[in-house]
Amino acid sequence: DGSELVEVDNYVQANQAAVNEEMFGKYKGRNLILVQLESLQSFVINNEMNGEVVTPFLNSLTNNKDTYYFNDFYHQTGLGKTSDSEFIVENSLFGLGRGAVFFTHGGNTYNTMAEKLGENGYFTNVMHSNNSSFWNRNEIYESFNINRFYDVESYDVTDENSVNWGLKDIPFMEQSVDLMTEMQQPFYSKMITLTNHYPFTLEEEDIMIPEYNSNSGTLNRYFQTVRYLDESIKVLFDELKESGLYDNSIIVMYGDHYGISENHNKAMAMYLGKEEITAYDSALLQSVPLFIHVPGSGDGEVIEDASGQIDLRPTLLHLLGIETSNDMQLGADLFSKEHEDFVIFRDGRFVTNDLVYAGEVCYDRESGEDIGIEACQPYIDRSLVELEYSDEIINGDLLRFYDEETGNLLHDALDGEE
Ligand code: GP9
Ligand code: MN
Repeated sequence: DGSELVEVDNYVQANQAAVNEEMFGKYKGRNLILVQLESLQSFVINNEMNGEVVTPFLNSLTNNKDTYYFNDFYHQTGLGKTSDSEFIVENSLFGLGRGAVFFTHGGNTYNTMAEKLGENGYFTNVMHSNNSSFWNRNEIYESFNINRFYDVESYDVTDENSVNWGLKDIPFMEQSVDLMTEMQQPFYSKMITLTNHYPFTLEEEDIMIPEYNSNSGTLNRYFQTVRYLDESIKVLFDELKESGLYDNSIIVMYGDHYGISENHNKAMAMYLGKEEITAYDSALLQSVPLFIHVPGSGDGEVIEDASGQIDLRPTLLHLLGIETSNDMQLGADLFSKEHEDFVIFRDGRFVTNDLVYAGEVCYDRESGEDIGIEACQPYIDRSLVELEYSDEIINGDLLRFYDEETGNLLHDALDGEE
């Protein structure tokens, strides 16, 4: 009957991070362009591979005056991969521990970032050149109240401009900006890239750097497709500038999930110059880059606090001047002074500025030494609570019982209360 919601609501209200007044509404009315960077992990940023720069354009954004670059940001996805990443960002909730919430709970009631933006006059859409039913997107996007899905049918896809999973990222960027120029403003577009996806193959003409030389063909080719993805972001920026959309937009880019699994630990160890990849290393390798690029802002910086995908919804809505204080969300505004450096992974691991918990071992983050479970215990307890609450909301479809306008629980949810 939804009575679990009472407890969850109390927790969410008690754990809210106050908005940063200086940032709240600072970019009200701008278009929001989100770019989900397929399989992009942080270890390639500002790094080289056999003397080759892997991400020259993104590297330039890490010290750009208009960019907030988060260098200790993590994906929090599970088996739902790309779809989990979309789910977390839209809802500020976790995906599920088993299966993909996009498939199992596509018909639930949600209160997404897209829905809130729509209520505030935005035209909301997703741009991704794949079949609309992949990951059950067509169903769940309706539940998410997304106005339009520009799927494969909206793109001109030919043998020449596609590879691997479909349309290459560079023509995808070009065609997407063309579509944006026709949109009502302000708009919220979520672009989902595709070329940097396993098995990381490219056409000869798109190869910009050589392969790596480890025992893993996957890792070896990964650097090449990452390099291509980086180039496509440069094209996106150029096209946005040319179209005149750039100055009135915020461009947010983040990696959706890891690209290199633990099956390639030996090759990763070779690349990183380590003896082996431990549980501690594997946890930290789940870092994906986050860039919040605000043309003309001039106050860009590198933010080193640990944070995760779950924090994006409140952060972005607040920048655009939209309140979230009544929302059932588990993340916190990255610009809030009360944002806590505590990132929970879907499988129960976590990272803070000082600790790493992985493989049931509590590590001192700086030394990588096992420091005994006590230091981690309070965080372990909290991570179990948060994951449980998120699961309860999804499994019970509890947002049916919640009025996000007022923050009130609806009758059914209160029936269980004495
Ligand atoms: C498919 C694309 C890839 O449309 O988003 O999904 P993934 O395999 O990375 O979850
Ligand atoms: Mn993906």
